[in-house]
Amino acid sequence: MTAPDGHPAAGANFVVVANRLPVDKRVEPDGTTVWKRAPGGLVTALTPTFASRTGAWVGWSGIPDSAENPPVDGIDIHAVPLSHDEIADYYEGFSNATLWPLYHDVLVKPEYRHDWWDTYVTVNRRFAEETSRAAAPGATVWVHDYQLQLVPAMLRDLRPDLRIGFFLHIPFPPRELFSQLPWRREILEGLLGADLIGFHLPGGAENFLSLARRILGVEVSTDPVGVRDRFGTVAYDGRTVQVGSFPISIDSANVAANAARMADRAAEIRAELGDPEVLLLGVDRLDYTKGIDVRLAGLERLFAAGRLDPATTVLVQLASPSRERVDSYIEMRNRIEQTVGHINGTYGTAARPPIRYLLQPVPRDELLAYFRAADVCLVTPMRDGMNLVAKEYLASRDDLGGALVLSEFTGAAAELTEAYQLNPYDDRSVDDAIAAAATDPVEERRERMTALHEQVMTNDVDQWAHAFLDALAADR
Ligand code: GDG
Repeated sequence: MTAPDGHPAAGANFVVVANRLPVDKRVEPDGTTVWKRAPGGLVTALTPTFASRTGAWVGWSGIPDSAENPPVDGIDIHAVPLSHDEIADYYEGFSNATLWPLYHDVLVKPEYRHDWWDTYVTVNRRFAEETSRAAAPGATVWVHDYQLQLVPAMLRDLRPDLRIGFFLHIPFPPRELFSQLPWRREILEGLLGADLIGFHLPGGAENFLSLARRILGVEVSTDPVGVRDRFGTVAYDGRTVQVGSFPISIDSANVAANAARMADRAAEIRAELGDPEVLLLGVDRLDYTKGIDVRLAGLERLFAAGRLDPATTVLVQLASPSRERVDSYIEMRNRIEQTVGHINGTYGTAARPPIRYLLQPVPRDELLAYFRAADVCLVTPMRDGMNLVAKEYLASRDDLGGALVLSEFTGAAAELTEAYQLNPYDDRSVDDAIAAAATDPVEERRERMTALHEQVMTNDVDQWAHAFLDALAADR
């Protein structure tokens, strides 16, 4: 049997396509290198799906110029090689200095460079070609995220027999912003190669439908189409493309069980920090969208106004380095480190700086211990597609302790309505939310945590993956 384009019948009947492969190459203490499975949510979410079908994963290994296919149990790995120049132009350039800031409310000015775009097209085509080789006839292909928005249409050209889904992990911007993009038509057309386009929130789906109508002049409908009533459709190229929202989540039961095991370490962490009355925690990739500066400024105002006591309050900020060669990230890191130094210099003592800042990724179990130790988790992005840190914190609190401060500008805010929500653009709102989360009566905080913990435990990543794949399989 051969596929319509003559491809052999071999290949996987479920293919994930993402910028990165689900493994990282690590150097062991003895100098040998090993491939370790990346701890990310996507791998965990899709493991059951891979178990029941022959699965393949198409992605970049993270290493320049490498076509090595690392071994992964149960998944056929297809590495897509990227040269140094392609990493600079496709990944650091077009993905992270054009699309990322444009899709996050232009918090920094996006750079529009035709040479970066050309490389984005070249690399997307390489991903599409590798996917075409990996997929069996009639296979289901799930393409992920902003780095690969041209893959659906390129893949459909190569393999019209495939069922293609696309999910965007970051916000999709409104017309006023998206229209800045010199390649706005090409991106929309690229996405419309899919059978189903998913966003975290209905707002992203609405933005996409409205842009498809206005920029491409295609017919869109927001009527229910039988799968779920929050779906819209686009009539495009003789096909019907479904568009919908699927809020991602985490492996809640696993997080809860592992965090419960870390209760002793959590107590140890509090002791190491001098048993503060209020332990605040921030956990982020070091990214300007995450609003680390917002929480630092809030903390300083609360110290200055005497609403929190710097002698008995500690903020632990865990910041994992990210995109370290992109200019805006270098500038932001300098600003944050200066502010931390300023606050510690002004409000600390030699023995007790109120902020403990770590510029390094911490091991997963240690992270869960911090979640378990913290009185308040501060999640204050200026814009965030979902924010999994908020959900992981809540899942880890089956003791029903702690409190979540959450920016309204995260996708998670739509579901986590009992959190201490704030508007990161409004100083008073920031200060009041942090102060309330730190000082409200324990019954009030426990009531909120009970509802929030329950929310996250009952809506996990398995449901997210099923909802998307069921919708993709529907109406075949
Ligand atoms: C994108 C979207 C959307 C962080 N520091 C450490 C560490 N982490 C882990 C967290 C969490 C993950 O990294 C970060 O996920 P987020 O969702 O918070 O943020 P992005 O990386 O920006 O993810 C986002 C997501 O995609 C999924 O669709 O929610 O909106 O921007 O899992 O725990 N993990 C360890 N050490 C650290 O120091 N072990």
